[in-house]
Amino acid sequence: MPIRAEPFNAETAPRALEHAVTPTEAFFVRTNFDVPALEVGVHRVTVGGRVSHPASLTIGELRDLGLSTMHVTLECAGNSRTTMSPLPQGEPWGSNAVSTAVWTGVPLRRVLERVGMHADTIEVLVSGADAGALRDVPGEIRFARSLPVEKALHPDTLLALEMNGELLSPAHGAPLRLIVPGWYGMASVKWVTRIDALDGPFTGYFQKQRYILDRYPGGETAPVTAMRVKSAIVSPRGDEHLRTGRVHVRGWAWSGNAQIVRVEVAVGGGESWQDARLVGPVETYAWRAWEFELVAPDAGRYMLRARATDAAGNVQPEVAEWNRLGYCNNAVQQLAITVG
Ligand SMILES: Nc1nc2c(c(=O)[nH]1)N[C@H]1C(S)=C(S)[C@@H](COP(=O)(O)O)O[C@H]1N2
Ligand SMILES: [Mo]
Repeated sequence: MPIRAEPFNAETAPRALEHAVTPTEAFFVRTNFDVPALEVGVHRVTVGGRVSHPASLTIGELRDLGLSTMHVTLECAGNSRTTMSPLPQGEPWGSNAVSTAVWTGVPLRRVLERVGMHADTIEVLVSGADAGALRDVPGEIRFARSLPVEKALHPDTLLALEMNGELLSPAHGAPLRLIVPGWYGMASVKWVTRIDALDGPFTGYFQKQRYILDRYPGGETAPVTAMRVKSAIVSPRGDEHLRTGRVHVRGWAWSGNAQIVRVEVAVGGGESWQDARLVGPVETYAWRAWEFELVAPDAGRYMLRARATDAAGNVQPEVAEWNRLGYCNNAVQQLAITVG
């Protein structure tokens, strides 16, 4: 479901969202510039900055540091932007810029240990090979993002080489990308070419001008980090032909802050919330499956809403906090289905 041809941006098709692990070709794509062509056989990642032993590592040398595999859900920070009102600026994402894959890679921590990162490091900057011009911004801008040192050293922050059991595809960051589990997608830098330990804050465009929560002119801003608790109804789809009787409703719920502990469904407007059943395996960083039996005896339109709660007590709001760039919209979503 492309939403822009160049640079290529696409959501996951509604049908593909029904899979617990999104097929690679259906996984949403967010690119700010053209996709760089990098060769897995010759690619090197340069590691420098506040380190004792700067290095230039091949993909093979990274592999030798030891691999981990994890199910991780990525959601673009701009997902559901078009359901915010008034409409903020930015890519016109509906609500399907979210997907889950099985990622295999080297913990970034191993790389930082190998080069002897200095104790005065406060951030780790990860730079992509992609750069280009942006409207209203002078010069060439590279996609680069820093992580607080604690997050960079977290054992689950990966430099991924594989997605769903295969080498990364060009669109998803071949041959090397960061995966920052639990954070919105912008942190997971694709096409990694450089890693630098910094003793001061990084102030690049994609750190300080984008992926910030900016609520009112001249007000304070906050960086976009962990994914807010959210849920989606993936079956039935709004365009399906459904019979009266019982309708099996399924969906996902996720949060970057804590495990999902509850999903409720409301049939119709108002406060008629009923508990859905949490089902299937628990993967720390992936969406959790839930299901609900809708009793629909009468032909006509039914409105469904799902609302998730995480173990930290965060609950999806009915209306998300508006912000200028339209990020982190985790409001309850509603789906109209027609029965009979
Ligand atoms: N180098 C680079 N990395 C990037 C981006 C980019 O434009 N360039 N986009 C980011 C954003 S905003 C998101 S949501 C995720 C999307 O990852 P995907 O395209 O594999 O779904 O990649 C992130 N990493
Ligand atoms: Mo994104």
